[in-house]
Amino acid sequence: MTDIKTFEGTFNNVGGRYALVVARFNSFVVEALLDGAVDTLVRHGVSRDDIEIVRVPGAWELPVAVKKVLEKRDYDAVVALGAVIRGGTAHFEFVAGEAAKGIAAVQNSTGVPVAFGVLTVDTIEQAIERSGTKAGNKGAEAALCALEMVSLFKAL
Ligand code: INI
Repeated sequence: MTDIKTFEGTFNNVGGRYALVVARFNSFVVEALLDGAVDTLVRHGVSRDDIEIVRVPGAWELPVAVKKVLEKRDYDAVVALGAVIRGGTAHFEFVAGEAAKGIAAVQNSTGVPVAFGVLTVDTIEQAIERSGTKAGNKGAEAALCALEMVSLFKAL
């Protein structure tokens, strides 16, 4: 296998410019995802000056905001952050489904990586577990994916 030319991202000196598009809904969880994402980018050498935060009301608004952000400003990757909690609403499926579909559509139409850091969980306890306690921090994981994709796209 070692003789086959392979393209992949690394986490060394990736650099790049990043937008973090952040839903306010369930902010007690989402702020922890945001902290995890910023911490991950900065600890991988991204300058704080190359990170910008864009806030929107809820996960429903993430796709259109990511689209607008990429039309108006220049970024190598976006991290979309939010938390959709089933216990909190009857229209969970609509909000979670449209956020996921919409973000995928923007990523595919623009060609700019948009990491999906949106929790879709049944309970507040599960959200807390995934935002910096026993199941890690989904915001940090999404930021790592963004770094890897920026690095990969530079390598291609
Ligand atoms: N937005 C979320 O980000 N998470 C949720 O859990 C949620 N719930 O439960 O309803 C939610 N709703 C708001 C939605 O994203 C829009 O902001 C709202 O419908 C106005 O367009």
